[in-house]
This record gives sequence, structure tokens and C-alpha cells, in this order.
Amino acid sequence: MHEEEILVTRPSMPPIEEYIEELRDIWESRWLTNMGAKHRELQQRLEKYLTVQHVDLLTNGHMALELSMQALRLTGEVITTPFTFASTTHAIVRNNLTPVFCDINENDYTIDVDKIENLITERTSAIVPVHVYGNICDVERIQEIADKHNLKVIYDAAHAFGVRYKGKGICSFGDVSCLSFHATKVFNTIEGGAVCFSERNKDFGLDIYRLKNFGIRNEECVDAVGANAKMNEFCAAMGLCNLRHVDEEIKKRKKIADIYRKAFEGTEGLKLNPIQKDVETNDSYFPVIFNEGRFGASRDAVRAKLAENNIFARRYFYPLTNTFEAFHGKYDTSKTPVALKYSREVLTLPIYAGLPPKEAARIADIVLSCKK
Ligand code: T4K
Repeated sequence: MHEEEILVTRPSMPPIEEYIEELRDIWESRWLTNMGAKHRELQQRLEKYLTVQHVDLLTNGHMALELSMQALRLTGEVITTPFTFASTTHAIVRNNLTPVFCDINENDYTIDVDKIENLITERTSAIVPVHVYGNICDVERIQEIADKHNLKVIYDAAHAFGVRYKGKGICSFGDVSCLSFHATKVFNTIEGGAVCFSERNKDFGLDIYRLKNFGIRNEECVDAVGANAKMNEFCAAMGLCNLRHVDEEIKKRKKIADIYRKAFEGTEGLKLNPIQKDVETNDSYFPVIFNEGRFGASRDAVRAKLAENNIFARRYFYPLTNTFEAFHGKYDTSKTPVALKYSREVLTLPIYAGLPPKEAARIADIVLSCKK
């Protein structure tokens, strides 16, 4: 039995001296929050790194989603998927909008674009697809549908930091993309998030800037009911440090993903994340779908076996958001059968830059030892 526990992820952190160096500026300026120098610098650096026209920083990915929906003045129904973190659905409901759940596709677990149009009604105002695990949605088809029906598109890009499609930053698609910089993400600012949008959505940018600061337009005018969702300088400083190392971190993740892929290749009953065409991925998660009939062991049996070995894989995303107690049985999960099936079969294995390759190999061995 190995002493140290292995969790599904472990935050990336810069050398402490690097962070202290950033903190010195904060101490000297005594500017701690409210769009200070670190905030502005991180914003600019991220615009370059992500190759998007505009980035605005927020306290977390959830507020990025919630305030984006408010800023775009969505009404009525919003089409989304339930195979995601609570945040996506909660952001919709907290805006007094009705989530309409679309199933996911069997290949990459993103929204099934063939099923979107059937769900559109005269009340639909937007589509909120999720680039789940960093797998990108069919952004072209989604835009076609949105244009045809005059809908907004807000991507939940919490998992998709740095992902590129056909050489373009993935956050340049749709009206808005929302990122999470939570501690557990590929790139973190401890807690944090951002909205990415283009020049043609400049008004959205003005609204978000106001909404994250209580809706204050100027000292005498508060003309929107905003929240407080400003990223503070300590978080922005962490982001500046982590951004210097993020390419290296993604490379190390890739190594871990390769170890798992090699170990599991051709194993009956295991389905791995697809390698998407024209996509530079970030290996943010390593989901495995366990088909109990063919693999001979259930997802939960594998999870238990790993836990016996002090390895704590997670069931992202189980349960589906449309089954949450908070919704009192309001949604019919039989309308999202693929999502329901995969939520019962998926296990995301530990993956992070600091995971030693030999530990990844050991994890793979334990998984394979469950096969009957
Ligand atoms: N949309 C999607 C699709 C998302 O996945 C998320 C967040 C959001 C929106 C919202 O973005 P944020 O508002 O969070 O920025 C974790 C994260 O808290 C959450 O950010 C993330 N998705 C979700 C997928 O995972 P939990 O409930 O699993 O967190 P927890 O505390 O169990 O931590 C996960 C693992 O990481 C544990 O094994 C412990 C380890 N850990 C955690 C922290 C906080 C560490 O080693 N160090 C740490 O500092 O939600």
C-alpha cells in the first residue's frame, strides 16, 4: 500500500519566489482589488495567449456564466446539456431562465447538434454548450443553428483553457466563452474566471465590466443590478505566474494522458476521450467510460479498487445536473439517455502536471486488474 494519496487533480503552483516577487508590487501600491495593475496585465496577457480580442476577469467561472447571461439579456428558455458541473445549469436557473436539456453525443460528450433544433421554441433565447473535458463542441454547426434562429451562444469553456481549433483559440467562437481559473483547472488564479468576446460584442464588454462591479456606471449612476465579481490582485498575480508555466504544464499532462492511452489501447469495454480532428487539446481531464458488460467490472467497482489503493478518481459528471434534488424532479432524464448512461459509466482518472509518470502507469495497472 502506498502512503500518499493521489487525488484526481493537484493545483499547479509557481515557484514561491516568483509569487513573492509579484506580491511586492501589491504591497508597494496598496492596490488590492478593483481592477488594479495585476488585473490589467493578466487580462492583456490572456488576450494574447488565448488569441481572443477581449478578456475580462472575474472571481470565478460561475460568475462568468451567470453575468454573461445577464449581460446578454437572455429570456425564456436556454438549450444546454446536463453532463456538466452544477455551475452551468445553476447559472441559467439563477437568471430566472428555463434550462432545456439536450442530449450529448456518444463520441465526445458535447451537445448533440442534431438534437438542438427540435428543442427550439419561440421562447428560446440562447444555446449554452459545454466544451466538456476540453473536448470542443461542433462550433460551426452550433453557429449555423444560432444564426438561423437568431440565438445567442455562450460557451461554458471552463475546461478548455488554451485549446485551439484549426489554429484559432477556442474562446473566439460564439458570442461569449466563459473560462474557469479554479485551483483544479489547467490554468489557475486560485479562484478565478473570465469571459472572452470579440470586438463585435463590445457592448457586452461594457455591461460585464459594470455588472461585476455592482452595476455601477459612475459615481452618480448605478443603472444595473450587478454583483461583486471582481478578480482581486492576489489572484491576478497568481495568474501572471502560472501563465509563464502553463505550456510546460500542458505538456506534462499530455505525457500522463499518453501513458493511460497506451495502457488502455484496445481494451474491450473501455472508451477513451476521442482525439478530435484539428484540435490542440489541453488534456484537462482523463475520462474513461466503463462498459460493465464488456469490461467485466463497473465504474464503481474500479473506483472502489482505486480507493483501496489510496487513489481517488472522480465521477465527473455524475449525477447529471437535471437529476439534482434542487430541481425536485422537474426534468425528465429519459430525454437525455446518452448523458444518463455515460454519467453512470464515467470515471475521470487523476491527471495533473505533477503526477509522476510511474504513478500514472500504476493507476492504469490497477484499472486493468479489475478486468474480468
Ligand atoms: N463549468 C464547468 C463545466 C465546470 O467544471 C466548472 C467548475 C464551472 C463551470 C465553474 O467554474 P468555477 O466557478 O469553479 O471557477 C471542482 C472545482 O471546484 C470546480 O471548479 C470544477 N468545475 C469541478 C469540475 O471540480 P469539486 O466539487 O469536485 O471540488 P473538490 O473540492 O472536490 O476538488 C476536486 C479535487 O481537487 C479533490 O480531489 C481535491 C483536489 N484539490 C482541490 C482544491 C480546491 C486540491 O488538491 N487542491 C485544492 O486547492 O469541484
